[in-house]
Amino acid sequence: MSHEQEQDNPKALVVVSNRLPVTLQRSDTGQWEVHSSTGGLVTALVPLLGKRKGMWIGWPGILEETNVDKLLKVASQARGYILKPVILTPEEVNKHYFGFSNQIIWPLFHDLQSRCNFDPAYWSAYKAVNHKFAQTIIENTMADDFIWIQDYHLILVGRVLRSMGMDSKLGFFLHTPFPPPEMFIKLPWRSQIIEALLEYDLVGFQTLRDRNNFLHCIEAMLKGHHVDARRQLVTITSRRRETVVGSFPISIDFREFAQQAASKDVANATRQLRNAIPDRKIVLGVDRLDYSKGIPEKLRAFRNALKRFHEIRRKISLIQIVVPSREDIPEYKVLRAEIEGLVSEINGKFTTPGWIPVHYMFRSLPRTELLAYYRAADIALVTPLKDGMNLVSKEYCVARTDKDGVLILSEFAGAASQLHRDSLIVNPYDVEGVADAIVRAYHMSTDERQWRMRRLRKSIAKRDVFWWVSCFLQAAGFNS
Ligand code: GDG
Repeated sequence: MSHEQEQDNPKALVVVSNRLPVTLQRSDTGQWEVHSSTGGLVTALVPLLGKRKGMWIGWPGILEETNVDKLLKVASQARGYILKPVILTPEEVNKHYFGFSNQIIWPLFHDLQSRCNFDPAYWSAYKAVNHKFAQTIIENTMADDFIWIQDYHLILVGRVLRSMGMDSKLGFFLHTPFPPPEMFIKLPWRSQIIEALLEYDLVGFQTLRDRNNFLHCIEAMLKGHHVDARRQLVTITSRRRETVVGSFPISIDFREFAQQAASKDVANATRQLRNAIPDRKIVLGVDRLDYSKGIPEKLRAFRNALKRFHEIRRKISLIQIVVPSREDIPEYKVLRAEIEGLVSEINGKFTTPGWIPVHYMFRSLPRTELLAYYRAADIALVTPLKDGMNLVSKEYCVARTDKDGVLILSEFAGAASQLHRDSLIVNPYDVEGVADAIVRAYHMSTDERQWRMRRLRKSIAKRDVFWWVSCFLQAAGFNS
């Protein structure tokens, strides 16, 4: 095995994810530029990677021919850790990312089996791409390194590495939910996926719900293993190894987020927003374009609230931000059309001079603007049909440094296991129940809003993304 690390630092952290934490873009002059991605995971891992001369392995996100290696070598020097690309062909991206990952695992793991396209060609591409990732890992790491694989695109990587003779410590974290057995067994490649997960030394899920679903799948599908579930971390002993399984709820960088939300720029932008929609309560939705996020269901609930509760008409507006995502998949185009149809139907029915019930945006906003929307919103309406965690719910609370605002949260978001006590918990399929919650939030007293928000923020502050990283690494026996 070759390695670019110092020989006297035996234990480095190697993070592996489908996408590298950078984007490569051409500037106006045609030169390639490397921009860092933002987000909690990157913020939490980058200092550790820098400290231990670590490495991040992933697809750089471009299909154009260019000297990616050279570009990333320069970017690595500036960042203090190594960015190692895995180059993929357009067909691999198509069948691995858009195919197996997002038309099979994604819908199945969100309990939406009818949206799965179990095309065997997708499985072949999934295996091939996981193999490519494993090859890059084996060529660039040393035996003592801790290799932390992220998410559902790369489940098989551990298994391929073991088949290549790798004995390093391997960890895996699943950002999506893990489905119950009656859902999981529909996967034609269920045994390969379950067995691959047991090749890791540590498997992390977002919540106990997901961890338990995984354990139930093991019970239902595998023989000849032993489960020791006496502690928070469960140990599964199978023929080949011991795998520790736990739940590690992911979060955001509380301090950085709160600081930015309290900045002057955000305060100005918030004021402008409030002035544009005066004397009205703002309900906010921020979701990636995805059927798991329950956007049409949310719009129907809002329509139901306007229909049944005349007192909130002209007094409330929903601002729905939809961030473009996976538009190469036909179902996402259909979903967008459904959302836009509902928005225009609601506005067509209820709009009066001076009042638009639904303000709809289909684009990604700069961070400052997003924070201003969080701050301006009286109510956040977060109603996924199922979600691994849902960071928007946490970001809304953290951005409310004035300790006001109401969070309405789906019981099927992983975040509900932590935030259920002080948010208004709803079943996203229950249109009337969500409408009732909107009206309850609308009438909630300042006192109640404030004590709820204080407690929500306290709970998020206690378990931020740094806590998440250190819990996972501690469970893996990696001393960060
Ligand atoms: C997956 C799992 C799990 C959104 N709009 C804008 C924008 N965003 C940012 C938010 C937030 C992120 O996107 C969305 O995170 P979520 O957690 O809500 O959802 P997924 O993208 O589905 O993430 C999920 C997560 O992984 C982490 O494990 O919680 O369950 O599905 O951070 O702020 N950011 C900017 N402009 C926008 O318009 N700048």
